[in-house]
Amino acid sequence: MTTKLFGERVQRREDPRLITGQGRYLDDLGQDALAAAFVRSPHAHARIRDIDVSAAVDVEGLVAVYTWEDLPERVRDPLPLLIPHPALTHGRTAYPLARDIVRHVGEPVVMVVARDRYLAEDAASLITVDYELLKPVVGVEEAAQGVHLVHEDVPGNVGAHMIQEVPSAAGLGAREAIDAAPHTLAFRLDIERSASMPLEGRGVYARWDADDRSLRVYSSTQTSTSVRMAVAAKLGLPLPSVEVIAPDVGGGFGVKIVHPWPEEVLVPWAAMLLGREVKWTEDRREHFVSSAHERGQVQHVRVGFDDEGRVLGLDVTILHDHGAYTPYGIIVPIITSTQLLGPYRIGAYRVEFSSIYTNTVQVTPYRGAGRPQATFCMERTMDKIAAHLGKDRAAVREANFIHPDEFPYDQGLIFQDGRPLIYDSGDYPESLRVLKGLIGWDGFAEQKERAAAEGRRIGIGLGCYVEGTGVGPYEGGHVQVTSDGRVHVSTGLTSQGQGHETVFAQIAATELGVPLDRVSVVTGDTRRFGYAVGTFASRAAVMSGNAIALACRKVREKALGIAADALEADPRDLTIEDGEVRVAGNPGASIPLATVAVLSNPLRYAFDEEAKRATQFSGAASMDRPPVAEGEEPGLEGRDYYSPVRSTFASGMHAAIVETDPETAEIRILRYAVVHDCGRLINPMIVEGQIHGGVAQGVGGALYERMAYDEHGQLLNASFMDFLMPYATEVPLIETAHLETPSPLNPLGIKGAGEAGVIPVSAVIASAIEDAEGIAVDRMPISPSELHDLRSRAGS
Ligand code: MCN
Repeated sequence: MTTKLFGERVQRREDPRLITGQGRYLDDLGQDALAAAFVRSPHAHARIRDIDVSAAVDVEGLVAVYTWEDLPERVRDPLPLLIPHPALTHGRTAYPLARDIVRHVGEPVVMVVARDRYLAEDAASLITVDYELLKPVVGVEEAAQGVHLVHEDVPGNVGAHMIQEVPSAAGLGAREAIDAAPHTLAFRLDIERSASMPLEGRGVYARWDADDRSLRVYSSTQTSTSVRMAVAAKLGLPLPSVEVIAPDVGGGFGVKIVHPWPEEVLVPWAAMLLGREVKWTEDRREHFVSSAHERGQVQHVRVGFDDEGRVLGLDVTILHDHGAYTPYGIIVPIITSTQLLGPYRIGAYRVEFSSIYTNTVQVTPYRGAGRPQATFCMERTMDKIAAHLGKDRAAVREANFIHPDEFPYDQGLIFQDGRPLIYDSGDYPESLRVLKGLIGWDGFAEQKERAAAEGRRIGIGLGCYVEGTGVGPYEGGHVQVTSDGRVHVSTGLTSQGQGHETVFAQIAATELGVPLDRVSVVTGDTRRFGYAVGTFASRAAVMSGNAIALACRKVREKALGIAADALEADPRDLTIEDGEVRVAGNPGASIPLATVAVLSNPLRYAFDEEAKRATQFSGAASMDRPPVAEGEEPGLEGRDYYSPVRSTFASGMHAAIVETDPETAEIRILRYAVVHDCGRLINPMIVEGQIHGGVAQGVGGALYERMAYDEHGQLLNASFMDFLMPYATEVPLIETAHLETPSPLNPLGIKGAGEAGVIPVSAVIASAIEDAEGIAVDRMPISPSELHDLRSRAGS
């Protein structure tokens, strides 16, 4: 049996539970709890004149109805602005229940609590709200004109405005560099709004223990420790009196990082007030209109380049549609503007963005978080340069690549965590070489000709990106070996399907030399680990992975010390394999880790049969150990934290071959290839799963998914009947190759992988359609009817 499990294709140990219906999701809990439902605004912009709840109070089974007026201090305050930024001069967050003005369809106005959800919904439907309609502002360009305002006190609807500029080595500003360049191009690129669509929506369930004055909250969240802090602060409870548990979470994809959501404050508050268990689970329409969206951006680009296609100057102006509120700050446009340069060495760069309020659902990060827009921008630029010069698209990218000997590479920008944006490692030329081989880039022209002879249109496209992953400030791990030889690992961040139970067990098993089935992993439970940041920004592997490894190393050192005493050996001669501490070169001398655990806390002898048995072995020379040696703590356990100096940069390149139907303009993806580099792989199979899932979401973003708002701010496709997502039939087989350039920044040499798959897909599909059709594709998503319109305009 091997215990070197780091890097192995270990099957996900959580899957049997999850795919056989044994998962425990939020709505599986609290079957007898009271149910909450919400009256939400049907209007995009309106002033509340009056709320009449009288008809609802007669509903049998109704327990309570709350409007903003009913909420106590702190609970009624606007929700926190989680990531302030100096450029966000006009940050705005919503009240948990609307106070006087609603700013998007779906904003919560009244909370109803009843015996069950049916009754709660019935009662909610009887509540009438008298609204004075205000002019809704929909569409980022219209909003940017500032004629009508989303927030009366935000002139021009501009929440934030920011410019970053990096001059050329010769000191030229980007605009000067462009003007001086041999070739220039200018164009506009649009990406429409989309959103995280986890199968399980949001949800919260709270129990108040009046005797203990303590609150237990279950939330389908990506950040249980932060929800805990937020709930404790809002309800005026000491932190130790609140525990928050994320049970199995059926996907998050970004939307569940917000903390607290209004419901996460209101449901615990109602539970405390009523002294009853209260639960709310989001329905799909609520998810569409009351959670968060992302992606929507208009980007204007000017670029100057030389005869080889090397970019001498790049000037990008971004209009970011931020919806009605900014609970998560301006992280999305900051990421777009700082990670736009991708794997390239760019002469001079200027980026300017304006974050604009509209009367639509607020924006918070969705998997990829601003990078799909950034990559669309940079990669369309590369394709346009190639087309202008009549050069191979891959060759133009090669001409601009940062080379392996240039790392660490400083792009001169300030990253979203306020630190300089410095790439730590990578091998972009090699990635491209592998990708070209995988997709058959060089032989494609002939393939295309043969297809054309058969009346078929096919095209090939590619896209490259980098992704800052493993952002700080910290994450921790706790590891305990018990007297049965089992290893219990816990970390505070949560899991939504990423396979953490498997990978963290792989790390612990490798570090401690125990079989995998002896390791159990708990995430997202503040009872087990209270200090954490959360799962987002592809950070769990880097952050908790390294923290767990460091905690394991502490435990290992302690175990070796105890075993060395027992075996009368030098700790340096000891190894741990298959759960046994062995003396190198002396096969007879060993001691089970279980026994070491007992020796670390000998008081257990009295109570624990397992511990007694464990010590009745012959390997130890001496069992006489003081219960706790001087300077030691009892128990074979350790805790450690990992805090990075800065983010580590994963990278990747994708290519696709598409076919477009000359008659129907249907777009089919024939092949899809990925080369991905996330440093040392903990589990290649899980990383592939992450990439495949990401590509599937990217295909949605490229071809299907968009939030269709009308001019009144009504979302016309707020259901799975109308919001198109790719089925398995639309997601191609994904051919994947890994490159491993270890990160020098963390002990395990790893980089993140969770968002990578989605980032370049729109750029890649656009590139391939453009190649098939010979017409520019400058907006995403693109439907067959839009392709048809493009053809008509181009006369092809
Ligand atoms: N991994 C690995 N080796 C590496 C890097 C990662 O084996 N060198 C593994 C990790 O151990 C982990 C997985 O790959 O099991 C993803 O790791 P990481 O990149 O650290 O990402 P996180 O675990 O922090 O997950 C967050 C990321 C994000 S930001 C979104 S959004 C997203 C995603 O993960 N949401 C998901 N993948 C998702 N997958 C599912 N099923 N559901 C979601 O909601």
